[in-house]
Amino acid sequence: MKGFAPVPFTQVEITGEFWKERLETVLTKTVPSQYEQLVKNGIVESLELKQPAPPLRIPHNHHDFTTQIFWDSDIGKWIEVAGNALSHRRDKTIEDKVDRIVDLMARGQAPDGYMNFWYLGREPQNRWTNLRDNHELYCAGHMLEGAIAYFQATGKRKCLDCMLRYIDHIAGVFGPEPGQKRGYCGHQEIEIALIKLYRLLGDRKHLDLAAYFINQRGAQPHYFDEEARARSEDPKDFWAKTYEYNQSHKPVREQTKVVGHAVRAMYMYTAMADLAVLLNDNGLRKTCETLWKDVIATKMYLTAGLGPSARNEGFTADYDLPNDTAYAETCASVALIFWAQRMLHFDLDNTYADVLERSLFNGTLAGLSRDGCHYFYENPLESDGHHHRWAWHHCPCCTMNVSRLVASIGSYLFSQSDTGIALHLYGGATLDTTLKGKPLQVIEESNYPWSGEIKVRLKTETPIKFDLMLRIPDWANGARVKINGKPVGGRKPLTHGYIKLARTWSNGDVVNLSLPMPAERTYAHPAVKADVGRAALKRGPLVYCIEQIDNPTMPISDYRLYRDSKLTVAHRKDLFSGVSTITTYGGRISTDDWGNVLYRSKPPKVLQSKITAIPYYLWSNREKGPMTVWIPEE
Ligand code: FUB
Ligand code: ZN
Repeated sequence: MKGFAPVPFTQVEITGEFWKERLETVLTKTVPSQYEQLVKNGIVESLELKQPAPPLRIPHNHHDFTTQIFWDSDIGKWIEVAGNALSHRRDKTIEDKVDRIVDLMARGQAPDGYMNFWYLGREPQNRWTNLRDNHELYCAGHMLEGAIAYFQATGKRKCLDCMLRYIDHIAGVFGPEPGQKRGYCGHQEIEIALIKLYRLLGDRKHLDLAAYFINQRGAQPHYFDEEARARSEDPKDFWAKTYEYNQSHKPVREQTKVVGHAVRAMYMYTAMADLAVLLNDNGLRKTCETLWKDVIATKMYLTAGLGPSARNEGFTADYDLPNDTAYAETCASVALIFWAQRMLHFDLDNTYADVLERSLFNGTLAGLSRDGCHYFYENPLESDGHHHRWAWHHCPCCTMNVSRLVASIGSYLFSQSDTGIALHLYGGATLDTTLKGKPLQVIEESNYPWSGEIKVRLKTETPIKFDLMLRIPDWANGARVKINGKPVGGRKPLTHGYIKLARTWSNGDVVNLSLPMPAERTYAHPAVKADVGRAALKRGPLVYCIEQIDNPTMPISDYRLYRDSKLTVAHRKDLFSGVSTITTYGGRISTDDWGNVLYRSKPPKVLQSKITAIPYYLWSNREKGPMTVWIPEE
């Protein structure tokens, strides 16, 4: 280790109420209920390779595609969630379930190592003939991530060994040598998994394969054209019409605009940022920085949702951010966190951590219900009441994406370098580590995100000289720091949004950080047509919304914010077992005196009304009803 890198989440004990509640829910409710769904929906059974193959559970869509083709990815993702959960505490019931899946995997694996259960069960003669659409490498990537997590949690090698055989097979099929295919997956993902494998085993061939897939993408002649012709199809008949859809429209280093399917894009940038660091590849880093600026400046919802359009599950034009039809897939927000975390470790820079946090507390957490068993796929910022959480989906990708993230939350809180510890997110957690060869505990206590008062205590047997880096979010104006009760002198300059406390730290030293967290209004760039004349409410990292249940007098669309009215924060213990609400006095349109006409010359009456907002991530956890983030303001 030299520069800062995330710490393994196994070194972090979550102690704060906020994350502890989410983590416990995932461990006790989400993991078992997801397994039940995998069984109920035939996904586990698909590993049995029954012959003849049972009828499809998920019919072909209008592109003649069934999402059943990538069920292996759901298996892999669930193993990853389970693995992450088991790293917190072993659980024989869960392990038995994973072991049974792994037995089925090992039994089904072809003698040459190939292991995609759709192809093995239904069209073994067609392996690797449609990388553009059919997710073979994507599935391998998720299975590999699952195998790594399970091995790390339990030390059991069987799943990892299966995957190593499969990856060797893949490395034989793809590459620059004569007789190898020059292909890469239509849905990026395997690159991230291969880099994780490289980090686990240190075998350079896995890093090289990840780099090959990234560097080959978009090269001419275009692999997906050639592959389509080999299937006797005209490449022009590609349903998405453009290779921007899967970011292979040009070589990745020439890409300057964020386009296409949002999850694919985010996974690709995550792998590119990883490779930029691991291979010291400045060109790739510059590309990542350019793409980052593009997405943040023109394409990200306030909630860090990405991809407004259902048509391509992705991006459209700059500033096109409609609220009620926002697709903003949970997976895309999760993947933005992955990317932001990699960018953050080029150099610590709160630009990245702020977005990471925004996504985490808003677009991502919204995807998982309070009970841990219901989900959102699309995350609109406005609903007429018809958008609800569901228990399962014909494409359950988001369910396990949000849960694998929550189950590994500790590694997003702290980073470590040879010379320091960085705190990015707050919320109550203890890091157990060794720095400069000496054991060190960093104990962070706070009621974040409800309060910005943060206390960091150090436990060490002997004094250690190191840098304690504390992130000061851009939203926190007037942050204050004290060391052992004494204010840190002057206006200590921030380095890219981090305050650096460099000294010899002794046992019991305490740092207090105060991040002011007033409730605030936010406005969108006027080019975002959907938000013109509207404001949203925010506090600290949380975006707020108004839901009908808290504002029952009128339809949600009839409430108005007043520009100067006071915003009051109250911590309500009675709501969701503790949540800070924002209330204010605004207006509500009244139609009492409107009469029986469609138009009239006098504007509608606006009556004063109390408005109560809750954090966006909590919406749709009570009775069904309308919601909006952006409220008309006058
Ligand atoms: O195609 C695999 C996953 O399913 C994608 O990442 C999601 O957008 C959904 O289409
Ligand atoms: Zn998804």
